[in-house]
Amino acid sequence: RAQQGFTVFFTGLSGSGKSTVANALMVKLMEMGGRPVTLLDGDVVRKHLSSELGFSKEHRDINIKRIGYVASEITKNGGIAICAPIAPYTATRRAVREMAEQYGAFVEVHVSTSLEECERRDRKGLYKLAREGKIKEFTGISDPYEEPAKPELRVDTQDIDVDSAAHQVLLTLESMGLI
Ligand code: GGZ
Repeated sequence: RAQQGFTVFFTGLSGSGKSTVANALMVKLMEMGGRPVTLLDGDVVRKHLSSELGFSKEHRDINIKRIGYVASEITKNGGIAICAPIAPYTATRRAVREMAEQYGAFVEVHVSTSLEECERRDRKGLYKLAREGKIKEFTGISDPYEEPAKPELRVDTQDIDVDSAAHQVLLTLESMGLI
């Protein structure tokens, strides 16, 4: 039972810190050894698995369900899947949870860094382009983000650094008996 597979599913706005925290978590879990760890980052998935998709609700849903399918296969085989897409829709996140929970645990982590802070950082300049209308359907600006009501964990990268955020995820996994 202690060796069951599981999925850690990060969700949050662009620039909220999902990828950074997910990477830090991956390193910590790999250092612990044992199960293989696979990171399914938003950017990388869109490049290799969902390159034909845009950002309509339909395309985002297809993207998230693909990620969910891969994560549930990893979970089925006793591995650890870490996913870090925006995943803006509650119903789609629930569908992915149901897929993964057939085979193991699903741990939803809401990276709840506020829109104001994400836009202030604007690491990739995308918020500016979205405000100017040069990127359409941009999450938080011209497209919805439905906040998770009951994630297993919520972390705000404005309050804590990447390392403590990743550590909080580890503590959650420990309290659930997964590591
Ligand atoms: C949101 C967009 C958009 C639009 C391009 N809306 O910060 P980033 O740049 O590196 O991460 C964002 C990424 C979002 O892809 P996801 O696969 O995570 O989204 S979803 O879960 O909704 O399918 C952002 C970039 O792509 N990007 N256009 N319109 N983010």
